[in-house]
Amino acid sequence: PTTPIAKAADKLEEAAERLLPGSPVPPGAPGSGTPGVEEPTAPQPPLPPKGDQSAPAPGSATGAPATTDPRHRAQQGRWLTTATGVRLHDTDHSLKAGPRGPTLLQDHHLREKLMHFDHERIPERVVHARGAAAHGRFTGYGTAASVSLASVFDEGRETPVFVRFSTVLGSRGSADTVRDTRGFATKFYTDEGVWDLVGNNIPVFFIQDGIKFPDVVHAGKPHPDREIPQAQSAHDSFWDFVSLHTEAQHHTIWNMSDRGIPRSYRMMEGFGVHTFRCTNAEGATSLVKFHWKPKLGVHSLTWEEAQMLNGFDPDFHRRDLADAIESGAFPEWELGIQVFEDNPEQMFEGIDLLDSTKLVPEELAPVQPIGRLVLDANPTNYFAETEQVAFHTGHLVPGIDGTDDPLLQARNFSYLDTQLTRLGGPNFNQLPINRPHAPVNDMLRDGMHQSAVHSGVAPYQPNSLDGGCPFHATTDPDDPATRAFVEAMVTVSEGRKVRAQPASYDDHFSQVRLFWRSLTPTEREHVARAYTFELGKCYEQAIKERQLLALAQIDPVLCAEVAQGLGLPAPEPTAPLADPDPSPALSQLGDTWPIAGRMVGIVVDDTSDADQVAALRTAAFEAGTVPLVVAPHGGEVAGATVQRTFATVRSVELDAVVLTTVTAPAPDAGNSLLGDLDPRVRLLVEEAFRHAKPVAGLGRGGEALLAAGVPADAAGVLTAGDATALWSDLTDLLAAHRAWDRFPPSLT
Ligand code: HDD
Repeated sequence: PTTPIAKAADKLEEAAERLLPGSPVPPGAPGSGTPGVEEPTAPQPPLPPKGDQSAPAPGSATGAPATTDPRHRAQQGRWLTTATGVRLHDTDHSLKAGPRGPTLLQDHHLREKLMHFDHERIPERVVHARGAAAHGRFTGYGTAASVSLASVFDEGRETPVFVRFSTVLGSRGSADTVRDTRGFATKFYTDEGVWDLVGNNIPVFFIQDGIKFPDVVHAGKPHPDREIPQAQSAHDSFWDFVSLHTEAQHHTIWNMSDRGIPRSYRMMEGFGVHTFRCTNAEGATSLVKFHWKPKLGVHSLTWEEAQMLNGFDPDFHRRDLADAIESGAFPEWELGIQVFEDNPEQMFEGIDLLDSTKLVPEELAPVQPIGRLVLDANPTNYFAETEQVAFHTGHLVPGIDGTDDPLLQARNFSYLDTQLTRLGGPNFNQLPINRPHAPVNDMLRDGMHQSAVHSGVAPYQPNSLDGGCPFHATTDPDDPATRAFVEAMVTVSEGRKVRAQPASYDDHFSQVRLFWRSLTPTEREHVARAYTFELGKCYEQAIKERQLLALAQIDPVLCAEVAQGLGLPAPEPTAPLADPDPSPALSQLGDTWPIAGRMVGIVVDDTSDADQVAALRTAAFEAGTVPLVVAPHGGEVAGATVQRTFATVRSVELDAVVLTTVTAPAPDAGNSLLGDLDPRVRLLVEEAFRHAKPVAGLGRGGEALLAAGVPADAAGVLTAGDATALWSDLTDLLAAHRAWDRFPPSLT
């Protein structure tokens, strides 16, 4: 073939052959369906049924487990068809009365195509609309056996999972790196049914009672008149709410801390937030809080980076997660539990375990590891999986149960209810991503989008027509569903129906102060700056003053710092301040962590030493990091393939920058780089330096660093003549995430 279209047709043919080996139609043969070649006339064998269309598996009304193989849901077959399987000859031209005539109503393909397109969007989630997800597996350690009989915790047992991370406030198309809470929702497809752990990266919540959830969300979402600002809390209604509802101050200080701007979904903790009740094989119960601990440590962006990324790469977190998984740097977390006695008060060391605005310091109740989560596969289709996945706090398995936390109780209603609007009916559990991998034998019937073909005539229990099936699991003592059944404890509050809360919910500040006191000075400085920024964006003086009053109740230094930034007087606290012991586990600085998946920018030009560049790249690859070669232009430079040019790179996508470059010295500049450094390289280095990232000069790159204005003796600045030596020091810096010593904090 010589024409471009014929060449393209050949390529398509080859691709089709790879996808469907053994096709009866040889590539290029008449009837092969190649566009622009021949009319498809050769007979075709029928397509195999899609996984979702095959007959229900025995014992499984919905057909689950139909398949978890994404190929079964992929586009299949070489022929384009209508939705009803009729082969199509042309999808590019509507049927018209003559080439320039009106379109005919009888063109079913046109109408079907447009009808389907017109309804492609579904309502986005009312919160957590922006998300990214991945498949993986959870492996139990067996260490939870004394607490829970759930099989998912069994030693060595692997359970498939789907995890969706999200921001809370923004719309589906909003940016990833906004200051916000992050959702961390995990669906465990256990052999005993689905367990959803629907948590956040912050261990406490804004409100104590779910009845206030619509209120806090209304306050955080864009203002109803102009619908701005998008995906931000830096506006009047948010601060109006949290300053009036001081129970929200604890969650808010976490948002204002570096936790509100994570470096990556892979570098966040996750928390189940509520206290859950677990039952072991002997029927004994305990109260439990769930924690996810990331293998890579907890790390954040700087606020300036986060803001820049919102413009330069609004998909930063989504891309980071998918790239890491695709490159084999599989994100990992350990699941841990804090365990408390199931006492009638549901209290621990004076902390009300049913109050979701309180945490239990790890120093008082250690987090005990019970299993490992690895995310090792990206979704095949965003809509089918990430968008249609439906989590629910009520999806629990035998051995894990809820408590009377009023926030959790409201969630148990809300997550079921919201799917009716979002997913269009009550059968959303039949969507492939939501299907349990355990057999389903429910008596739920019919309804919108019913895709199961239920057999039998008696979907009621007991019955004498369908052989009595299904039966209750109440008699067999070996059945976990029987063993996990705990007599419901009914607490009737003083014998009256009340709209009230216990006195233990009244303390809104001592744990906020605990958090503040547990941070390092660097982290505190970031918190103070975040409050100053956010309140500085508010218009109403009264709101700023009211929030300053709340800050006075947290800490006088914090309050004074923010007040100064706002140009307002710092108020005095209205009650004596609490004096909690700091909890070092709440700080995210001061340790070192694995550096897998870190992005290292290696800036080269034609005068770079190709051997040194090669040695640096090799060392970086071997350490599991991602070396990105940055050069003045694309193609090959200094013996390496260029991944970013000076025009496409920006510091915010890198964790460290190494200059190997010697931008050719201008003839009249002596041998100096000073007047000659490309302004884009200068910007790259300046930004990386300002964001406390490691910056390094290899060979004459050291001079280039100086030319960019980087003080050679500043913390986290390296120069070396040899790539291996440089890499060894650089890994130490990367392991600490940032060189915060570069900027001594002003707050203590
Ligand atoms: Fe919620 C979504 C986490 C309180 C009502 N929530 C949602 C998601 C996460 C959380 C991670 C996204 C799930 C996904 O990826 O599909 N929510 C939390 C946490 C809370 C919390 C950790 C407190 C401890 N939520 C909460 C309350 C209510 C809701 C108190 C209502 C009473 N949440 C919803 C919702 C959403 C939701 C409106 C939106 C989409 C969805 O459920 O499926 O029903």
